[in-house]
Amino acid sequence: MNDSTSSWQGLAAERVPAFERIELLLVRLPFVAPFAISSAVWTAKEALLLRFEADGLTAWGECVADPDPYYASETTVTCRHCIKDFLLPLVETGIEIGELDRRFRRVRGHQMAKATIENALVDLIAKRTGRPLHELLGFPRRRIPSGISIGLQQTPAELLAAVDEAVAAGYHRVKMKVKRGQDVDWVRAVRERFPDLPLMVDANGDYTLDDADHLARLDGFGLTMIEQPLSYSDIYQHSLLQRRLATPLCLDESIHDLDDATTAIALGACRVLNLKQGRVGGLLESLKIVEHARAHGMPVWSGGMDETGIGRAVNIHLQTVDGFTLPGDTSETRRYFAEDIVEPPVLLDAEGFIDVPHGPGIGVTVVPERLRRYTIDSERLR
Ligand code: OSB
Ligand code: MG
Repeated sequence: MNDSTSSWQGLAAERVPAFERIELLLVRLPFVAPFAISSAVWTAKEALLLRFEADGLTAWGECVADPDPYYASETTVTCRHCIKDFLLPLVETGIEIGELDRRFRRVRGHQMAKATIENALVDLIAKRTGRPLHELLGFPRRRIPSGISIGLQQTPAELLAAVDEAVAAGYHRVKMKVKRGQDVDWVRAVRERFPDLPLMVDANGDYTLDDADHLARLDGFGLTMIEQPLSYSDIYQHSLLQRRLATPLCLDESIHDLDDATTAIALGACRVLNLKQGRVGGLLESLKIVEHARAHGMPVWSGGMDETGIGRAVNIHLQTVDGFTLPGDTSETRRYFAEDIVEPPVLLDAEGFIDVPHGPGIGVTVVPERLRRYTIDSERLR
């Protein structure tokens, strides 16, 4: 099963189960603090949730799209539209997940919408057979090293305080957001205080190739990588930038599927991949990307989209897959929310690792009373 040439074939051969009821919900969970990146500031997680019910089982898929198109072009509204009008009609009981994937390809792009349906189906398949999600992916449980993504702060002192807290909590690496005018000096401040900390930056596409000399100044700080320095729609210019920097580049926004990953690897546009399963169309596409990256010696880690406990659990299960060799952006629940809609919350152990949820499917349970409290819209589809 762990044979690198066939890691995704088991999942592709699973069959779409029958379901009786389908519902779309929109939840809004306030963040404990605003989360700022170079292109957006969010004060809450607003997420579209897809719920399937069958034989007394409930399965969930969380859409990683935001209400705005400031990180990706998809939004909660475009996802709702594609899920309802184009994707769900292609879901037929009894067909294989691999066949569903082929049908979904007729709908161009909209990977976040596709992942939402696939995630819910895979959760249901796993629950019907009493297996935890990582088993469906073909991998045994293991402890997942946790990293943290710290948003843009108002002052260097606030940034240092946030990094202090992260280091004390035991996170295995710290990512700090940067943008034009808030980069080299801020990195230097962190590096001076934490000389040995595995540290990286994420620019969310704020720079252009004209900034190459400026970005090269980051080479002096021993960063593990620079994530998405250039445009969300670029791969080629990253390959030119990578040749001018000693620090590995990592792509996030630019990678929507296996084809993008193949292009990035072939061009040498990065030396690391941030894989967000919800951004690339789901778990099957993720397994294909990890397998390809592994075959080319490229390390992969799981990014995050500030998910609720539903999407967070999926990201944790995915990190059991061979090829995820670096700590991801999956942090403790309390870093994001005072209260989540699921139990149990994600916690770090004393060594900064996360336990893969136990129990069938995603392995976490949605608390009905909390779900009601945080739901701002719901629609029954079937
Ligand atoms: O660029 O990786 C990103 C959150 C929302 C949108 C984009 C990004 C992020 C993060 C945080 O960096 C990841 C997380 O903690 O879930
Ligand atoms: Mg990123």
